[in-house]
Amino acid sequence: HITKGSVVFDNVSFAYPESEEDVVKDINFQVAPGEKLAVIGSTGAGKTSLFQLIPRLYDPTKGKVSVDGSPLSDYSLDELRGSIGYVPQSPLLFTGSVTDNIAWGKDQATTEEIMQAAKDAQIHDTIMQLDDQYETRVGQKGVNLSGGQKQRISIARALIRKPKILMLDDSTSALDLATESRLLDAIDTYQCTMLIITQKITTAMRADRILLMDEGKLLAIGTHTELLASSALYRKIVES
Ligand code: DUT
Ligand code: MG
Repeated sequence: HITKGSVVFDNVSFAYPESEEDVVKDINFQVAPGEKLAVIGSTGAGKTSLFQLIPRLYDPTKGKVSVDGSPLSDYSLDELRGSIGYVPQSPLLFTGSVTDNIAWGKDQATTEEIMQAAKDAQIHDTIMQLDDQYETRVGQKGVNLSGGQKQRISIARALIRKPKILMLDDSTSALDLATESRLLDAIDTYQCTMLIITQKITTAMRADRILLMDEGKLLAIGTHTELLASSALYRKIVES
């Protein structure tokens, strides 16, 4: 079972099934239990592709990803999807109530748990303003929600499972700084390992370390101060 939340990439490369070209190239890094790692890099750098290898949405074409010291293939997909809260870049809501969408996959969730997850994800107040509040229908046949609102419902869906590893793919891009800060403060109380893709240096700086990707490669990994000293590309991003 996944109890600690460490992640190791060991010489990992990946190409999409329909393509020849590696979009993740020979990547090595380790994330300690409870560590927060930000992943940055320009569009198309391979950040999402890298993320998808952890909950096994795809498998590497070369190398190995391990969690808690065991290769991912040692875990059932249920175990992986239960312990890893993966919030995709464009999250989907299905047709159903807000409650159904947050509690999805956790049948025994209580109202208190659903509301706590929504509060931590900074979406509770928005939900309370909808006509039927938590019973409002969303998804294809429901009310329209903004991209940022969908992202936060999707974050609540991840938080309610109390994941050992939380993965946010640019999930806070639509939030103002104050709301994002409250969200990240709330996530801190979950004491999980967090991997967060972000375009914002201020968000990246909240993490323990930052991984900089470029054209599928890991260019640099370290603290903000270390990357300022070691990476010209990082300095360029910070200055821009
Ligand atoms: N790619 C595919 N097939 C897919 C998804 C992506 O071939 O289904 C390619 C596009 C790109 C590379 O993989 O050349 C990396 O894409 P990815 O989505 O991983 O990049 P990103 O760093 O997440 O970019 P963005 O910041 O725009 O989300
Ligand atoms: Mg992406």
